[in-house]
Amino acid sequence: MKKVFLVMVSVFFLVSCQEQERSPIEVDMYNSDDDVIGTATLTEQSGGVKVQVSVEGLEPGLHGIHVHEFPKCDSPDFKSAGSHLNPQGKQHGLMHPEGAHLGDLPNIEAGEDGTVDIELTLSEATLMEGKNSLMKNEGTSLIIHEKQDDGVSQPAGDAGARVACGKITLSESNNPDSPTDPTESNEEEE
Ligand SMILES: [Cu+2]
Ligand SMILES: [Zn+2]
Repeated sequence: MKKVFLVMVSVFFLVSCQEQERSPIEVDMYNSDDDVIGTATLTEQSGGVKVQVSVEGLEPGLHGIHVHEFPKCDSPDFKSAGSHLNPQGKQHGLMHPEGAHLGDLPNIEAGEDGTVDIELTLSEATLMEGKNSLMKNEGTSLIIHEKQDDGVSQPAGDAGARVACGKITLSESNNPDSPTDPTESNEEEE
């Protein structure tokens, strides 16, 4: 009986360690020239995921920002990131009566110097397991757009081109147990 209890305790610790590694997640944000322009830090909190965005080099003014469905930031257009993350099959827009996508966020505003330093919340999302997980199927991405998201237009708020992209994944720094099989990294390079 004592042995069973010990096994259960160690399983519990293993699981909680893994979950801690999933939060916070550090995301490097790249522009269309593949230069790093800042970071986003995602942290699990009750009822959602906190997204701390700290970037520079944007055009002054409002920009749409969303979580998109694939962890793939191929410059210069970042189309590889796919559409907005939408596991619940809703319409786009925080102001749409049948919205919003899980990945929809309020606009961010760059100052005259092109910088943004802001904390946003992705309500109902999680970094853990589940239908609303940002980490399903290898992860997702965070995209900043050229223009502001109008909050209602389909399919993506008329926010224009994708000007910055960051992969929301368990990178090696976030996940020390990530596979190091050399054949696998060769495949990724092709
Ligand atoms: Cu977007
Ligand atoms: Zn959307």
